[in-house]
Amino acid sequence: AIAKNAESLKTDVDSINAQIVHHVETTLARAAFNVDEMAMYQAAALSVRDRLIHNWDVTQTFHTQARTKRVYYFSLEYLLGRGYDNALLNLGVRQPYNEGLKGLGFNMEDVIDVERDMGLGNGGLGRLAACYLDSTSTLDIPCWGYTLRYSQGIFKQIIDSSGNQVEVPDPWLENQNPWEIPRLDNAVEIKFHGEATPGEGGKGPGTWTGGLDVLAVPYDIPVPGYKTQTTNNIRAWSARGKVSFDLAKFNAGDYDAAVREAEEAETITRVLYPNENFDKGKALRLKQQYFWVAASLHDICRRFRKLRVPWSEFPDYNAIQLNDTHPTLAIPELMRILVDEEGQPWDEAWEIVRRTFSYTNHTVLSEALEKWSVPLVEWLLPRHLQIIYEINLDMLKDVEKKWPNDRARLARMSLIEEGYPKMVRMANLAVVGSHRVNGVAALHSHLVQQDLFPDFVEYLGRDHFGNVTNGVTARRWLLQCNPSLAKLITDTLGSDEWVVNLDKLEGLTKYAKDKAFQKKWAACKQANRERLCDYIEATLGLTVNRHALIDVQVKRIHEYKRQFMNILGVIFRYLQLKKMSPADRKRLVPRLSVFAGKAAPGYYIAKLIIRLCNAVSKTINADKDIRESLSVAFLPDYSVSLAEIIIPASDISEHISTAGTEASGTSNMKFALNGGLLLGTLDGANIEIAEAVGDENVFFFGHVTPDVPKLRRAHHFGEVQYPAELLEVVDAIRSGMFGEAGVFEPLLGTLFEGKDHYLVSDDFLSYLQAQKMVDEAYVDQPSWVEKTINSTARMGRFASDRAVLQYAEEIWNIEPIKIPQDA
Ligand code: 26W
Repeated sequence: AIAKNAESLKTDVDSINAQIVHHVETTLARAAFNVDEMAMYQAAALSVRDRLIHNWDVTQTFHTQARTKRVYYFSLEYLLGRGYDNALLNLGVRQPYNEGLKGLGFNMEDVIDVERDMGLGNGGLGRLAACYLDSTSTLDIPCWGYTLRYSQGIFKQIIDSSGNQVEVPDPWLENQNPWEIPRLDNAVEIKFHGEATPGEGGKGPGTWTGGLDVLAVPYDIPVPGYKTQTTNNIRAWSARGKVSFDLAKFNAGDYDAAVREAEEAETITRVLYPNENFDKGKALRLKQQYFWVAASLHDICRRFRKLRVPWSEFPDYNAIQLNDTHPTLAIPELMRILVDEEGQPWDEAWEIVRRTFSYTNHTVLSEALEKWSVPLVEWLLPRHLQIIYEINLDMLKDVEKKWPNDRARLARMSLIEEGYPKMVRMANLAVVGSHRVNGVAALHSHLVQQDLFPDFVEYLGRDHFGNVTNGVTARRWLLQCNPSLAKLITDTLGSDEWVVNLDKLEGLTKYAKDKAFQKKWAACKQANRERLCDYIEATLGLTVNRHALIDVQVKRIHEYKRQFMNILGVIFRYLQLKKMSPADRKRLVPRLSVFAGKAAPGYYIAKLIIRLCNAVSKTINADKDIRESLSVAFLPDYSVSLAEIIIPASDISEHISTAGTEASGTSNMKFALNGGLLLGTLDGANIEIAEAVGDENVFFFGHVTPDVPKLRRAHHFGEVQYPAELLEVVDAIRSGMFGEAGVFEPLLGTLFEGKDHYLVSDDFLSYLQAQKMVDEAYVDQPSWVEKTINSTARMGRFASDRAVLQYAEEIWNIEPIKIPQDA
């Protein structure tokens, strides 16, 4: 390892400056007078990277030598956002870098701002993975993330002049990514297609030959923990063709064809699929999934072989968490390695597999449950299909023994769904191939057991299922995104221990009524509010009332999340305001409604919701009578770094999904942590947040989960009365108040012809009532501020540290291990 006192690790301001200048002159090969903000960011980031690599090296060497168990977090998405500020804070060198940059004539905030987000994810699932990796490092839990290195991350969203979303590619690697380290020497070969033969009696070692090989090249992203040397790793695989191997074609002068094949291989990691909670069953996506898990297991098994212990001990050294069903092929792949390549008996291999894997479910929406057509799997992965059939046969025999002659049960539980074509049910495979299945909030975990897998609860037992409520990292989502509030909290509590022990925030409750403290607290919010208003002005050219109550809904656009209900509510407010006298209008709390979020490119209704938000904002923002009382902003291109601006500024955030549809939600936690109050339904983690912060500190409304089936039935039979308030809003849209009315008919149709599947009409009145209560509560500022203090103070249990420790204890059976000083 590199010596501790190496020049590149010194943390005094002069040394940091020298490190940065060194990278400017050598790595960037630039003259010192020719440095713009981008170059300064790159040089500074490269000097940070040197520190990360040192810590990474120490960590990995230590874990390997100590033969510790490792957890592998398999996630097709890691929504990391920016890395620079986060690394500075976690390494504890933000202050000297700040001064160093100043000395070089640069401003820290401006330098931070040129970094592109690492957008390798869609939303909740990907950001959760990023928070969890931060926590494993901070808690000294040996962990590697495994994912894909997409050339194109989540698309960039542009809003055109008619208010429509337009997708443009995200070339995140354009300016070089300092946070990844290529490991060209660790590439592995991944096979597709070919011919397979099953082993004797189905369970003996089978074979898989021929086919097409693709290279998987790893890129490592170090993940620093907060004030610890532990630096875990995210290994992201990139696909590379094997041009040089196709000598036949090459020699025959068919150079083009050889290159074309290689390029085709590279398409595997070309782009992140932009669908969330919707399964399209595309062949390339299945290729991605196998490419990723096969490369990762190859890596893990190579590491395991070096330990020279029996395969039966594999689960004592390796825990693999499946982040949703996307990596489920890892189950038959590990079976293939154990049975076909390592000669392990089938039943023992199955035992090893089940003890190794555990599965987290993130959605109960039926359209999101992954199923792959049997012919597709057979074509791409013939040996894996045989293995899946063998696992299925074993399970069904077992079920038949327990419940003789129950054909309906067998059909429900089978890993193969009958039909044309037959389909492999990935969730069922993940359930039987794991030792534990968990949901991501209490209500969700209950629904996973009751609605998704009731047969498997009976078959495998209650203990096979559990709950780990999601959490978020306070490093990024308070310390980094809200420095003024973080400082106030640290000064007030007399310690920054809350950063690693979020329960310490509880100490703030005793200042909740303190006038002087309230004043400082409110000043932080106001400063963050102004920062968001500046951003809105700069991006939309929209001037807003800087004392308006900021009401935000930012997340992926989905019918189930009901941004539609929100914008209908905004229209209702507008219609009310129009009916009022100017004096009455003045008495009302001014509002700024903020929306942001991307729609999946093929999700027509979600795109219409975006268009409606933009149309409504255009009309309202142009109305001079209303300007002071109400404005609406749809901020384009929602991202982690935009969230970091929006979240600290919010007074109210909306989490208003139809009860039983949002598995957890995680931004709800970030808002409450930053002193924003929740306006929400009894869904996902909202319920537990209300429990923690107190019912008096949230605004909840709407029907509860058990009501949903009967309400849907009522719509189905046309037995519903639509409230007059809703019809008035619909009429306003149809009148052309927000531009060409016909455009929105398909969206309005979801309420009527579409039988209002997400029950907007059923919850609309109670939603308006809740909004009214928000207006009334906001008038009493001392009481409002007290609520927001108490909300922050009681959010300790929503730390990702708590969640990760729970996984470590209950599922991974792994303990934190501190790296000894000077290891
Ligand atoms: C196959 C298509 C597809 C793609 C992504 C299906 C499902 C997904 C994800 C599992 C969707 C997702 O991100 N779910 C969100 O996960 C968060 C973290 O647990 C939860 O907080 C959100 O409620 C849930 O919607």
